[in-house]
Amino acid sequence: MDKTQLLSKLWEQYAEITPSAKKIHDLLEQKGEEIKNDHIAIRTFNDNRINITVLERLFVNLGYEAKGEYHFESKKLFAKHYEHATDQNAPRIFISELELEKCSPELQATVKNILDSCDQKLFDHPELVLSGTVWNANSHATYQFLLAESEYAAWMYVYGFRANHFTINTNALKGFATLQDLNAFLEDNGWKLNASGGKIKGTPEQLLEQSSTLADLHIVNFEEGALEIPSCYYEFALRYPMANGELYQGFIASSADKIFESTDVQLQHNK
Ligand code: OOG
Ligand code: NI
Repeated sequence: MDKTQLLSKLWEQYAEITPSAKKIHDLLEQKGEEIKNDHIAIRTFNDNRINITVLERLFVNLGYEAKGEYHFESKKLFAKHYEHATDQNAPRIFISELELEKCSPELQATVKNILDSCDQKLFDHPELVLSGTVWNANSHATYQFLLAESEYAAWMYVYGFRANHFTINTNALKGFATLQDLNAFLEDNGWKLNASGGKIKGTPEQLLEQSSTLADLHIVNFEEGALEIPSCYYEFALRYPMANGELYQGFIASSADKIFESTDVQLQHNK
């Protein structure tokens, strides 16, 4: 599988459970925009069978290089971002992992049981990142248990390996000079944005401004019954030039900390 095929598979899987992303994408295209992706984000647990080191392999084999590293103390997350060595148009990849050793022994045991229950060969699949939940994610009780401690862990249990979000490269849009303009257009068209930490995260001085929709609600069939669970969101990023004139390429941990909350059940209830 080459890079283009991988990215389009990730998009297809994402659009399937995130109809709003497809609608926003189409709405901008109808306006005459050509959509480019700033980055794609992926989540995992730091268990050494499926951690960042395992998930990054596919991307490194396709020409990506590890760049920035980010720590999220209160969410117990660690993340790395990757840039393509030669293709300037390739989206960045942002992979985060839950630091299990910092979580409660009960959460650690639950995640270990989930992973132990899987056919271990599946973890070695080169395209693990496309495989969704290789475990049986059908217990609402497990979802609720994880949710009480970590929204990230609960999301990961239900949705697994896939793109958590795509991000529109706002610099490449012709009709929007600022992220404020794009946000206003989205809100005028009825879309709700993640307001945690303000609708725009980051400042021109930080060289990166970001906004995002709230995750769609997707029906999940648990053994206890069908329930709506936040799936994925769409993000918008505007980058500013550094002193050398080149656009800033990294991420901002304090902004990312709030972007993670776009899948939060709590925010959904305020929609
Ligand atoms: C990642 C959140 C952080 C960004 O652009 O700062 C992020 C996630 O929700 O998995 O995407
Ligand atoms: Ni992002």
